[in-house]
Amino acid sequence: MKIVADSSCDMAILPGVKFSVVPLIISADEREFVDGEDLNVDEMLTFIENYKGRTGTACPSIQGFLDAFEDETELFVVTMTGSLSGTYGSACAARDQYIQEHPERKVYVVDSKSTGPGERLLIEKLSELIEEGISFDEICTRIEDYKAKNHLFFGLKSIDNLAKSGRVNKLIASAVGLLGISILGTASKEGTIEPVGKSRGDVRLVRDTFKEMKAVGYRGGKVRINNVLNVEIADALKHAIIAEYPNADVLCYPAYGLNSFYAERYGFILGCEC
Ligand code: X90
Repeated sequence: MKIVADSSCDMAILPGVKFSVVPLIISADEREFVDGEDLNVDEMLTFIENYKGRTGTACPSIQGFLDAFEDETELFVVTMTGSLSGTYGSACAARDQYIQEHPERKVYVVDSKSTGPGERLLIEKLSELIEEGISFDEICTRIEDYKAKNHLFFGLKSIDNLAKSGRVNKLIASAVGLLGISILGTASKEGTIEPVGKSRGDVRLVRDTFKEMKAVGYRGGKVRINNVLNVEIADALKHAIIAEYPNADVLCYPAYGLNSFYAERYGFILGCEC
């Protein structure tokens, strides 16, 4: 069994199981940034922030996924939300082609309805289920049950790139951009962006995020937090969680390029088990 994911999972290696990551691309007219652990996020953001022309992103190609499938017989593919990206569609097309060529093989594509830490929770859970020796079909059922209980939150200082790409409506976009105001949002069940509120200053943003987590049922489960060049806020979130749930498994790490492009400088994304 092998796990394949796209680079919005902010991961490159997964000990104990076979794992490959297929990159998304961040682009400006004359420059292309291939997402992954080797991408210098600070340099990319500085370039994008100063760039006057058009910028955007592109999902992996069907071939990108096929290459990652290698010659494995049982595959799990985790993608970012199919409601905001073509990544899920690409992965499904790759699955269909692969199965057509090798009818005895199995490929299950999980639409995370999420990104970053939400995908990471699914990937870690899949790897645990694989290591336990559970059957392919049983893992498919279990991962969907697990996905349904998780939640994703994010705190952003700017949503220019999301607004420019048409992924949040302009009304929401006009509400941010004020100094010191962050937008707190969550992923809807459909895997779209749902604003929760606005917070003034990082102390309040951390408090509000933790309050929202508890409101949806967080009681000390696993938490994964990425950050866009803002370790401080990720650590503050971790401390708030640990203060109330000392045994919680909480991990903070840097966002890769795709999430950094959309969450923008100083943003964070948090995935939690509920
Ligand atoms: O080009 C592509 O296919 C990629 C498009 C990605 C668009 C959205 C990425 C959002 C990343 C923003 C906060 C988290 C939102 C999660 C909602 C499910 C980061």
